[in-house]
Order: sequence, then C-alpha cells, then structure tokens
Amino acid sequence: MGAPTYSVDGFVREFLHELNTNQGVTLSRSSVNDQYLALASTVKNYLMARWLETNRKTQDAKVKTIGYLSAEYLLGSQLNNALLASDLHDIAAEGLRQCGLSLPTLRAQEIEPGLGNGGLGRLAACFIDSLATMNVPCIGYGIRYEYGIFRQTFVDGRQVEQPDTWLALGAPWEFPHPEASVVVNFGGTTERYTDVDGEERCRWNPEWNVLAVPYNYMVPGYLNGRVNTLRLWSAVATKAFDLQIFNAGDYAQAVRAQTFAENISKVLYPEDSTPQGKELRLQQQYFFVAASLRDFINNELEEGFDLHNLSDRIIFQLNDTHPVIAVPELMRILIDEEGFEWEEAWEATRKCFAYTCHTLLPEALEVWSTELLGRLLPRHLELIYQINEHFLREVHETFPGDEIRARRMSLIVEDREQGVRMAHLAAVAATKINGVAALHSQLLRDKVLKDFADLWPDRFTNVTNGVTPRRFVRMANYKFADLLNDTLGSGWVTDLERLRELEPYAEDEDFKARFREVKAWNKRRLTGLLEARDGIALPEGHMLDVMVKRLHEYKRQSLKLLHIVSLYEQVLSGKIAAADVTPRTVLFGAKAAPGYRMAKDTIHLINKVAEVVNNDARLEGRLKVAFPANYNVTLAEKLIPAADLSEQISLAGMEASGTGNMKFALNGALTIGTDDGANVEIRQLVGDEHFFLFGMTEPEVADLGAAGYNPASYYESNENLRDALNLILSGHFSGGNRHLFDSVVLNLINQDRFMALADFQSYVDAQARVEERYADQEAWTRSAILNVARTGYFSSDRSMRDYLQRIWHTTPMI
Ligand code: 26Y
Repeated sequence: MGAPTYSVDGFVREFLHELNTNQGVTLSRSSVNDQYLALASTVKNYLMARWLETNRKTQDAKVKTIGYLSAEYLLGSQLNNALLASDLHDIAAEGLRQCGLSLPTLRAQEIEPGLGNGGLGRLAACFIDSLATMNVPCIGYGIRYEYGIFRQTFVDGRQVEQPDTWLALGAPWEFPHPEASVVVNFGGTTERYTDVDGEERCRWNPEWNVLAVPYNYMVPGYLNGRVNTLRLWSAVATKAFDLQIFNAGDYAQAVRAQTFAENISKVLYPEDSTPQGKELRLQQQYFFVAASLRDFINNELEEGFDLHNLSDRIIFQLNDTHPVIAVPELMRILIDEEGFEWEEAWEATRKCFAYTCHTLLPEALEVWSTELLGRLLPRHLELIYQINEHFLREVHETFPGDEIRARRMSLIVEDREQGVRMAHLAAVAATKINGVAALHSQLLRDKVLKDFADLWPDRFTNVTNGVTPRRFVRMANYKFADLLNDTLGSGWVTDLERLRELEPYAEDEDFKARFREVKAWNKRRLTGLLEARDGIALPEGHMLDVMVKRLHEYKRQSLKLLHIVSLYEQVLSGKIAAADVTPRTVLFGAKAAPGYRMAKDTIHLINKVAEVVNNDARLEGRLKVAFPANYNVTLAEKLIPAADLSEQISLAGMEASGTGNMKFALNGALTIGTDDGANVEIRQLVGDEHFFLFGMTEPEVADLGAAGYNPASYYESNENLRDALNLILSGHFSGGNRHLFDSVVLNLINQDRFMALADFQSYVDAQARVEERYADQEAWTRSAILNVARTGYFSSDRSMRDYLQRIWHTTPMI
C-alpha cells in the first residue's frame, strides 16, 4: 500500500520522537505512562497511512458498508492488538529493549476500554475485528462512555462498585473530530403544515438538543493493511443551547445545562438483562443512533446520492433492540426531510436494517413507555404508531379475524401503562432476524417471536456466534500459537478450520507433551498475575476449574457453589476422605449488576465459602476457591489459556449462545455443560466423548415447568444436596450468622426459578466423570487437543461469512 514499514532503528527513532514531542519528556525523565503513550502513538502513526488509504478506497469503490449499531463495545486492550495486526510486536519489543524498557511493562499500563457489560459487547468487538481482517468495509457506531463498566472491588466479600476512569491517564487510541459534530434533537412537539407544493407534511419542533462529537478508533485487520473505523459519540452541550441561557444572565444555570447534556454519554448502564426504562438510557440510544445515521448519510455518501437506493450502500445491523429507534429515525429523515411518501420510505428503510436478538428471557425485552417516548421523541412515537397501523393491517389480511394474534403482535402493549415493544418494532422493520446459536434461533422462531415467524418464516435465520482467534488464541495464548505455527504453519489465524489438521496430533506423544507444557506455562503465568494483582495464591498441580461470566441466576453460579460446598461437606462429615478428592481450584470471575440483589448476595456467599474452605486444614489443600475481583477482558486473556475445565452450566433454554464457552474450547479446556446455547454445537463438533454433558434438555425443562416444579422435593430426597444447603443455613460460612444467606438458600429451596436443584445430581455425576478423565492425563490431553482441533468453526470470521451470505448480501473488497 506504499505505507511506511519500520525497522528496529526506525521504530526507536519514532518512539523517542513521540516521547519528546507528544509527552514533552526525555527518555530518562519519562514515566511509564509517558512511555506507554509514546508507544501507542508510534503504533498509531504506523497504522495511520493505512487507515487513510482504507477510507479512500472504500469511498471510491462505492460498495455496501456494514453499519454495526451497538450500544456496547467491550474492546479489551488496544496496544497488543494493534501491534499484532501491524506485525510490529517483535520490532517494538526489541526497540524498547534497546531503550532499556520492557514491552510487557508498558503494556500493563493500559486500562482497557470497558464500554460494554459482557457477551453482547464483546461480540461486537470480535465482529469488527473479523470484518477488518476479512477486508469488509464496516463502521462500528456506538457511545464513548466516559465511565465504562464499573470496577469491581470486594469489601468483606461483598461487591462494591468503583467508577471506571479509563480516560484518566490519557486516551491515545482515539481521534476526536469536533468539526464533524452532529446535532441531536429531543423533546418538543410536532406540527402539520402544507408545503409549497401543497403537500401535507409534518415537522418536528424539538425543544432541546445536544452535540454528538465523534471519536474515531482504528480497527486494524490482521496483517492485511485494512483499518476500519469504530466511531463512538460523545455528548456535549450545543452553543445555541447555553448561549441563550448565558444571555439571560444565568451563568450557573448555563453551566448546569452543559452538565445535563454531557450526562448522556457519561456512563454505561451496568445492567445486562432487566431494562429499567430509564429516561437517560433512551436518550443514549437515540443519541448515538441519530448521530450515526446523520453521519453516514452526510459523510459517507456522495453529494446528491438518491436515498431510495440507500440499501445499496449500507446495512445497519441492530445489536439487540438497543438501537432500534434508528428505524423511526430513518423514516423521519426520509419522510419529513426528504419528502418521501410513506410506502417509498418504508420500502427504503426496511432494506437497511437487520436485527440480532441476544436473549430468551422475557424480562430482558425492552419496552419503552409511550409517555416517555412521546415526551422525548414525539415525532418518532407518531411514526411508530403509523408503522403499527400498516403492520396490523398486514396481520389482519393474513390472519383475518384473529384479534388475539393481532394484539399479541402489536408494537404497542397495553399493560399498566402503554408501551412500545422494541423487539416487535425490530422484527417488523428488519430484512432478517437472527438468533446467536442454533438452539436459540429455534427457540426464537418457536417461542419468543413465534407469531412473527408464522407471518414471515423467511425472515428468520441463525448465525452462531464466534470469537476472534487473533485476540483469544494468537495473543492470549501465544505459547500455544507458537506450537500451532510449528505444527500447522500460521494460516490458522485467519482460517481457523485449519485446526482440524491437529486431529492426528491428539495421538502424538511428543505433541501432547508440548501441549501440556504450554498449559503448565499458562498456569504459572496466571499464578504470577493473581499473586500480584489480588494476593491470591494458586496451588500447584490442581485442576483449574473456571466459571467466568456475568453473575446471573440463569447462569447458575449457585450450582457450581453447591458442588463445592457439597464436596467440602462430604469431607467434613467423613463421607469421603480428603485424599480421595481430586485436587481442584475453582476460579470464579463475575460482576453483578449493582441493583441485582440476588446476584450480589451470591457473590458474597461465594467469597465467604472461599474464605472458609481455603482455610480448612481438613481438606489437606485439595480444594481451593479463588474469586479475583473485576473480571474483564484483560484478565480473561490470562485466565482462559490456563483453564482445564470450562463451566457452562446455565439452565437449558436460557443462555442464548455464550462465547466464553468457545474461547475455552479453543484454548484446550474441556467443557462441563448443559445442552444450551452454543454448547449444543460445541458438543456436536467435539463429540460426546470429549464433552461433559449434564442436566435437563430444553423440552424437559419446559415439561417440568408445566408440571409444576418443586425444588424442595430435591432438597428432601437428595442427601448430599440437603447436607450442603444445611451447612450454609447453619451459619458455617457466616461466622455463625444463620440467616446471612437466607436470600440465596431459601430461594433455591422454595423458588429456584432456574432449576439448579433439579440438575444438581446430574451435575455432580458429570463432575465425577471429569475427575475420572483428569486422572488419566493422557486421555485428558487427547480430549483437550480434539476440542481445539474441532472448534475452528467458532471463529468470528465464520460468523461474519454467515452474516455476509445470509443477511448482508455483500462480499469482501478485493
Ligand atoms: C436492555 C439492557 C438492560 C440490556 C443491556 C445489555 C440487555 C441486555 C444486555 C446484554 C445482553 C448480553 O450480553 N447477551 C449475551 O449476548 C451474547 C452474545 O450474543 C450471548 O453469547 C449470550 O448468551 C447473551 O447472554
């Protein structure tokens, strides 16, 4: 591409130049942070020419772009990924060494942008990485939260949230473009009028507005010279807004107005399942979506582009319902601003959107009250009503007289208050609707959106999630990557199905030994990190059993906990000898939504159990529980490669897909899991023999629910389960306080919405099979290698190919 390449000398020169001119320090007086920022600039400069070139080529080619609309991007650290993508890693390491510095030290300086809650946000980050790597034009649109996901700390075992000040030490990866700011309007009224041609038109007279300032981030493809853009919006007060108040002489009020505007992008909502219907969240959603549509239309299309053909140039992928307000926004632009007729506008709009659903929990589906929508976005509410009228007409035509069906399907729900069902709006507008794993997509069709699937069967499809092999294998597990390179060559990094070629090596003694060495090395690395980061000592020689994900009842961290408590109880009561317990460290990582009581109580209980179990000599050091605080992408990258056992134990029919499950399998951990989400596909691919399946199937769960589930009956009939629960109730883990964990334990015995007790025995039995396999290290290693060899399917590159073929109908640039 004619862009510069660096030698070690050139790199050093550039690095020192950045240190001097950007940080304003000499090497000898520079802080680690100075050095980190200078290094980031050096890498950025390198990528810059490629970025500009990518933009030019893409605009010239006038091809279709993917507009990924997501309220969350859980990016993880940027430096290492940029070094990898630009092939600068070794040069930087050597250059820094010559300066007397160490790359790992500078790397550790980075605070990851945690602009997402969990799976959905991380998926967005994997997808944009894959699109760049596959040479597909994509703009990721989102929000530049000033505070990302909170930093979790534990105080006496309880979660305490601290603000995530990720911008405090400088933000070297972003490029603000205030000159390209966009005004976003809110509130006010709508008005009918007759235009100069005598046409009846509508006008929105907003009451207030804010400025959306774009911050661009590079999304470098892996070694291919492509650099796509992630454009995150930040809110500031508009001049017009505060000038008015300044003129009125109320300085303090004007400053308050500024704060009000800036609140919009201030903080990521840390809830990931139960929407609270907060006004600020709706403001955030409309804010980034309105700015993004405006930006695309004004800046990515050539002057005079005919918006009837908009879908030739963009497909907006809706990452769950959070950006769905984009649908009425595009209708508003086309009708009110461009003078389209309804039918023309709808025809153009529909082709520009596709919708991914990420949930099955009914309470996770967003519904916005019409009172709030009407107050904040009056014109959009009118348009939604109109879309609904047209839609219900179609329902009536297809199912004449079926009033009940029409009411079920309506975009408007009449509950205690009237609301708009955002998933229905998404379904009505989208060219394609997809779930994120085969089972999930099936359940979407059969349950969550059944009426829509009856009406439009062809709109529904599945795209199973994937993860980027660059970050989660090549970077996170570079010793393993080296082994793979030695064995297969390096093509697997962009063609993960090539891991299949590993299959014969599952029988190769030498390879197996090297595989185990890598695992052992990863464990030592993790041990060092946890020691330094958390003061946690990981015992040597243990099976590392890992459950990391958001804390949620449906994911059933409590089931894992019952397994631990039961093992412990059986040793205390002499049912089993400590010497017969497989040495095991159970490692948890999980954040709870700050307002989610049960999740926070579960964290507290895990920590208290850990305290007692870890200090009880009767276990002879054979069972440890570790719960490092603040699980995030950076920690995941160290943790996953060290794991032996991956816990994917949600109640069947609840986890839409899971993506952690894929990361573990690809890094050579075996899975203990239910038939849920993408576990189903993982098991089918790796083979039953190499996957520890347990628990009810989704239809069995449905049947048990219908028959009337009674958790207490399991408590009564299963001795080990009862003894474990009783041990908690006895106050053993709470210094004698018998009621401290009533909320968790009594809920399990009396409600247990996610049927942990029903699956307990099956889980324990599966754990026994785990231990048996683990005792035979040869057999375990063979299974682990086959897990890697057979899970290349879960590359997000494959997910992107599926979206391209089945949903976006476009191809990579050549
Ligand atoms: C509306 C608001 C409260 C909300 C905010 C975030 C609702 C949901 C979310 C996030 C959901 C999420 O992360 N879902 C996960 O998406 C992953 C990627 O598809 C799946 O692998 C995972 O099973 C699903 O729980």
